[in-house]
Amino acid sequence: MSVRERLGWHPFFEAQIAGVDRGDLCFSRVIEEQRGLYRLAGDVEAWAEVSGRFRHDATSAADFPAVGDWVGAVVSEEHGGRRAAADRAIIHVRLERRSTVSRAAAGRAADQQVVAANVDTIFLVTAFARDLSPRRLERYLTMVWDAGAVPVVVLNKADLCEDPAAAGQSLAARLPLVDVLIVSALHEHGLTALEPYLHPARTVALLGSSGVGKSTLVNRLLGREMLKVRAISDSDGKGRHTTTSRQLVELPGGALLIDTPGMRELQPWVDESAVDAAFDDIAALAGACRFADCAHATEPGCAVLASVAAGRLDADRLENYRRLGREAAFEERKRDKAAAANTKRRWKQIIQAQKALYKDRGRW
Ligand SMILES: Nc1nc2c(ncn2[C@@H]2O[C@H](COP(=O)(O)OP(=O)(O)OP(=O)(O)O)[C@@H](O)[C@H]2O)c(=O)[nH]1
Ligand SMILES: [Mg+2]
Ligand SMILES: [Zn+2]
Repeated sequence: MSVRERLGWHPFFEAQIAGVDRGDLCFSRVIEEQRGLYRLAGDVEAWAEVSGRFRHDATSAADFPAVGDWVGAVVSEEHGGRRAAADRAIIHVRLERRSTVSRAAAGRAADQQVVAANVDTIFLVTAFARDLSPRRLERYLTMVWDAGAVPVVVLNKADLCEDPAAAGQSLAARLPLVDVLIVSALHEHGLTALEPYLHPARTVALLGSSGVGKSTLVNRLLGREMLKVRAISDSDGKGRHTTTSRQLVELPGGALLIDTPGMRELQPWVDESAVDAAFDDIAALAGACRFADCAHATEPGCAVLASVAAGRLDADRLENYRRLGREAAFEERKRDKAAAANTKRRWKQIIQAQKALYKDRGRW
């Protein structure tokens, strides 16, 4: 296997090279990001930044590379084109993504933030004790399906629960479309259940709240303490993230894992069709409602409400479906508004630039 293949290269990317109109690029994967600097592995192993042209052509934050992306780069001239770990490189192109995990950026909800790219599987990590919230998991699940990746729910800290199997079963019943695995990273319990999802050159990203044990889990799978984890004495470290950057690591067996900083709150970045996909069962029932535009609230002949009444559908789940649908519609409207504001701002900039230009001309 070539280095690129080991890092998850795929015919999908190979096909894109033909369309890149420069022959001097080396293709590498972004394995870490730190404030606009990207660590590359593959044909080039170096820290890199994007070219001025790349920056200029980017129209949104999502256009910039993210961990997991494949990029075309050249090692900077000053270093004589050597291939060494200490070299700097310049990224000229980013290849199209096979999958994109994104969320609304913190603080600027209308901006899409790419959490990880080219991910095959996502471990949604949650923990027994205070983090366990089926409602939140359903929101994460919607995001994962929307991203084009396969979700697996990993319930960590089983050692803190009296009867983890029972708790796991009731959660699994709430989430009929996904696998729910019960582990204890700390006590290395149940980790073999993760193996079927770990394949050489396939990428798994770990997502979940801060403190649920994502980095601990990665360290266990790696077999060494590579990533920093929160001190046990700081068990409630509220709102503090131990992991601060996203990072891709290769397991001894060849699987690629992306550790991410915990998400304090998740704003869905989804459209309404993605919501429907996450609630297949409700969408299927809705087909039998008397009215095609049934909102499943008070309508006569509603098949969804009938299922709730008959005890075949969880009322909570229906409520979740409604809530997410509303939220997705709200996010979409907000994005439209932001787009309109952007256009206004752009025009303002253009007019100001023109004024400045005219003023300069007058002076000359
Ligand atoms: N009891 C128990 N504690 C665990 C387990 N796994 C991890 N922990 C502890 O939980 C704390 C948080 O673990 P981290 O791995 O840093 O959590 P994280 O999800 O990476 O957190 P962020 O990087 O902030 O997103 C640490 O003190 C771990 O020792 C477990 O299975 N059982
Ligand atoms: Mg961490
Ligand atoms: Zn209905």
